[in-house]
Order: sequence, then structure tokens, then C-alpha cells
Amino acid sequence: MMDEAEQSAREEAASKLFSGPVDFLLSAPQLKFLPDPVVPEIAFCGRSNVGKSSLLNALTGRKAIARASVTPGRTQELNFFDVGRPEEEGALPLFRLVDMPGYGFAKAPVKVVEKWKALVNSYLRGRQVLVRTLVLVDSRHGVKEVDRAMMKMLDEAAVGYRIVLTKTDKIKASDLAAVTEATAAEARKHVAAHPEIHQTSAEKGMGIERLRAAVVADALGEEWMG
Ligand SMILES: Nc1nc2c(ncn2[C@@H]2O[C@H](COP(=O)(O)OP(=O)(O)OP(=O)(O)O)[C@@H](O)[C@H]2O)c(=O)[nH]1
Ligand SMILES: [Mg+2]
Repeated sequence: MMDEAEQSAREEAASKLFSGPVDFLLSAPQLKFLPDPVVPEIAFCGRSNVGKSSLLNALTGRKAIARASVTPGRTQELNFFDVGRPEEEGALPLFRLVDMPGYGFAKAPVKVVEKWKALVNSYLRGRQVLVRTLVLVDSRHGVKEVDRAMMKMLDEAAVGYRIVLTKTDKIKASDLAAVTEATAAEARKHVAAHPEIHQTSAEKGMGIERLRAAVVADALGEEWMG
């Protein structure tokens, strides 16, 4: 178990990293437009409107680097963000964050939804440099059938993921405790799920520093954290 001093040192190192360069790289509407797989990647997935783009903004400390919206279905491509670009010209970033379209969105045309689904699933299943996926779950709703299907797919593809509860500012503390417990029980049924359930609010900042440290450790290894 990590002690408090160690945890706060990790959080400090992670926020220092994110206070440096974070740049939008590209938007890939199809697999052939993916960047070369040259640095570790961390992907954000979850139901439409769960708060993927908002969480990415909160983690990077940028208000709107990823486009968040009241309109579900806003993110339609795989959007790549470079984190920690060294000084030298042409140098690679330390790692990348990938914002993805949401699943379980019924209002977009079926063909469009199928296209997103194929893109997201092929990326998640086939990406060599994908070191961790964040599966976001709305804390008001808990794990739904579509989330379970996504987790099962990730289990089968042996892609490790963290389950992140979002929008915790919208529920009571007692409800948050209950949904966290239920989500932890769900996580125990999935081989690729990390046991820790993250509680976050992109709006109020809850849980952001802790998740930021976890993401950096996933991307760069515990050694990097010092
Ligand atoms: N209260 C509250 N609202 C949030 C939070 N995170 C996101 N939202 C709101 O939820 C809505 C959807 O957020 P997005 O970040 O666009 O969600 P998304 O998962 O990227 O959506 P898609 O790209 O459509 O799949 C927006 O209106 C956000 O302002 C949060 O922590 N608290
Ligand atoms: Mg989005």
C-alpha cells in the first residue's frame, strides 16, 4: 500500500508533467489515419455523454482541448493528444491520450453508429501501444449492459482498463458510496479491470489529481514517478 507522502509526490509529479506541453495531434476518422504507434497511448471510452471529453480536459488542465458538448455524439473520431513534448525539434511526446466517440448512442443514424463502433473496437483490439483504457461510467447510472459488453470485449482482447465514475458532483455521498461498491463488485468479475474504482468530477475537480497520477504511472511506468 502506498503511503500518503508517496501518493502526494506522485500527484505532484503528474500535475507538473501536465502543466507542460499538451497538444492536439490529429483526428482519425478511419484506422488508416492513426498516428504511427510510437509512444504509449491511454484511451478514453464510455457511453455517449458520460463525460470523456470533459475528463480529458480536466486531467490536462485545459478548458477545451477536447471538445465537450451538451449534444451527445459530439466526438466522432479518434482524437489524439500529445503529452510532454520535449524541446528538441521532431522529438516524440512522452505519451498520448485518445478521446473516442461514445457508444450506446441511439439518436445517430445506425450506419454512423456502426462506423464508430467498428473504429473504436478495432483500435482497442489491435493497438500495440495502448497501455491502458479508461472506461467511464456515469455515477448516476452505474454500469449498464453496453458497459459490460465493452468490458467483456476488453477482457477478451487483454486490454487493461480502469473504471472511472464521472459526474460525482451530481449525486449524494451515500449514493456515491453505493454505486462505487456495486462497480467494484462488477470489476471483480472482469479479468482486465483494475480493482480501484476512480470517483471523479470534471466539473468540481474531485478525484482528478489521483487519476492523473494513475494515468502517468500507467503510461510511463512507476519508475518515472520517482
Ligand atoms: N455536472 C457535471 N457535468 C459534467 C461532468 N463531466 C461532463 N459533464 C457534462 O456532460 C455533458 C457531456 O460531456 P462530454 O465530455 O461532452 O461527454 P462525452 O462522453 O465526451 O460525449 P460524446 O463525445 O458525445 O460521447 C456536457 O454537458 C458536460 O458539461 C461533471 O463532472 N459534472
Ligand atoms: Mg466527447
